[in-house]
Amino acid sequence: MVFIKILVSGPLQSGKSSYIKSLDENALNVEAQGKDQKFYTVAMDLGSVKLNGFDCYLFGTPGLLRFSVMRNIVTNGSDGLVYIFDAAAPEKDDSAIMILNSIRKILSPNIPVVFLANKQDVEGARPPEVIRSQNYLPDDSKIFPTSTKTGLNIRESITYLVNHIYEEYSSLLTTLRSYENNIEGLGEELKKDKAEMRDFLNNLEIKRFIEINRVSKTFKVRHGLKYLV
Ligand SMILES: Nc1nc2c(ncn2[C@@H]2O[C@H](COP(=O)(O)OP(=O)(O)OP(=O)(O)O)[C@@H](O)[C@H]2O)c(=O)[nH]1
Ligand SMILES: [Mg+2]
Repeated sequence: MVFIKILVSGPLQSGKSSYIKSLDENALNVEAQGKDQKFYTVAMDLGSVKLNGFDCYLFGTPGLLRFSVMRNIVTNGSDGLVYIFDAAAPEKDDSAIMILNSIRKILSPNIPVVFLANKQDVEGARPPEVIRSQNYLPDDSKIFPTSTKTGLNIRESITYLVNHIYEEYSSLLTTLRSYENNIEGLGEELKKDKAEMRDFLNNLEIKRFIEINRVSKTFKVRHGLKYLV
C-alpha cells in the first residue's frame, strides 16, 4: 500500500472532525469541551481510510483561530486538501477564507483540492454555487454539497480527491519508471541537484511509491495504484 496525506481543514465547527469520523469510526480527535458545552478540536484529528491501492491518512486541523501554529504543523506535507465551508453559517466565511489563504501558503500550489458545502441537511443551507460566488472560488473548482449527518457525498468527495491525487502522481510515476537505473538522469530531467534528489527520493520511499536500493543506487516503482470509480 502506498500512503498519502490528506488535509481536512475549514473554519470553526464546520464539520471537519465529523467528516473524518464518518470515513473512519476509529478516528482520533484531540478535543476539549468549551464553556458552551461544545467540543472543539484543540490539536488535530487523525483517521485513515483505504481506497484502492492508497492508504489515506486524514489529518484534521483545529478550527479555532488561535491554534494557527498547530494548523500549520498539521498542514505540512499534505498531498491533497478537503476544505469545508459551513453552508448553514455565512458569517464563518471570512475566517474560512483567512484559514484557506494561510494553509495555501504552506501547501504546494498545484495540490489537488476539493471543497465541501457542508450541513446541507440544515434548512436554508447554501448550495455550492452560492458559496462559490460569495467567496470567489474559481469556476473550475469542485464543490460537493455534503452532510455528515446524512452521509451525503462523504464517500464521493474523498474518492474524487484521491483520483486527482492519483493523476498528479501517475505522470510522475511514468517518469520515475523510465529512470529506475539512472538516478543521475532523473535528477537532470527533474532539474534537481544531488541533495534535492536525496530528499525527493527518500520522501517517495516513505510514502512507499518506490523502493530504493542504496547499494546499487537504483530504485523500483511499486505496483498497485488504481484509478477509482
Ligand atoms: N446539521 C449538521 N450538523 C453538523 C454537520 N457536520 C457537523 N455538524 C455538527 O457541527 C458541530 C461541529 O462538528 P465538528 O465535526 O466537531 O466540527 P469541526 O469543524 O471539527 O469543529 P472544530 O474542530 O472545533 O473547528 C457538531 O455539533 C456536529 O454535530 C452536518 O453535516 N449537519
Ligand atoms: Mg474538529
